[in-house]
Amino acid sequence: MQIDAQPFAFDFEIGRTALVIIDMQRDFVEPGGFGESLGNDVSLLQAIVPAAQAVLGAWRRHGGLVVHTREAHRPDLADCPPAKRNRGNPRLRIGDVGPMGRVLIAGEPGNQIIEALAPLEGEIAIDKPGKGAFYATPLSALLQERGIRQLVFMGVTTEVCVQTTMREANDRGYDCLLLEDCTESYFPHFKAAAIEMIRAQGAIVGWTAPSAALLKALASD
Ligand code: C5J
Repeated sequence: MQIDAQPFAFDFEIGRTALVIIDMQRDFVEPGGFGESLGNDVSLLQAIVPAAQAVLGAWRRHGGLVVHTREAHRPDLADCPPAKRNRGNPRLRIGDVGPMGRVLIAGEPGNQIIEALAPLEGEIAIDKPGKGAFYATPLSALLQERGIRQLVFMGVTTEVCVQTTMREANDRGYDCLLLEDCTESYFPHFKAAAIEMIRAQGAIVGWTAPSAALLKALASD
């Protein structure tokens, strides 16, 4: 299949491609979570949910592999260095108790992926302690076992965990496509800049496309 993408068409085989949904968890997307405690307007992130849901539904109907990630730390915080915990001087630090349980701690209510995009039985769900989904996780091995060579990305935030994971993936030899209307930042100008950076210099990190282009390619299959 081929997607009308920038800077040029993205060819993919669905059996060798995973849809990777980064950190669409309550802590970032819903009021009362970590994102809001850092002073951000979370409604910006909520706006991408319908488009992301449409892609996820179509991808599942085509039998494609789905990978969900959560930024999540161990309850004892052994995987959360002080340099991360103290950064940004948030009202609620990682591990503190907030309205949705302990912030960014695995298993807590706020750490769950929002209901609209919740993982189904059999889909991969990765808890990651860092910004990138390959750092200190089994993601690389899980993708290799399944013969995956290409990755389609959605999720939040564009310039932080999405871009970091795309760069990690690119260094590991994956072709990466970012769906422009299925990713968001608390800072619209950072999203725009990240998209430009990713596809600059002949797709130095990867390709970008609107979700409609992916849905069109899937529909023509
Ligand atoms: C952040 C993320 N922004 N998922 N995490 O701290 O992008």
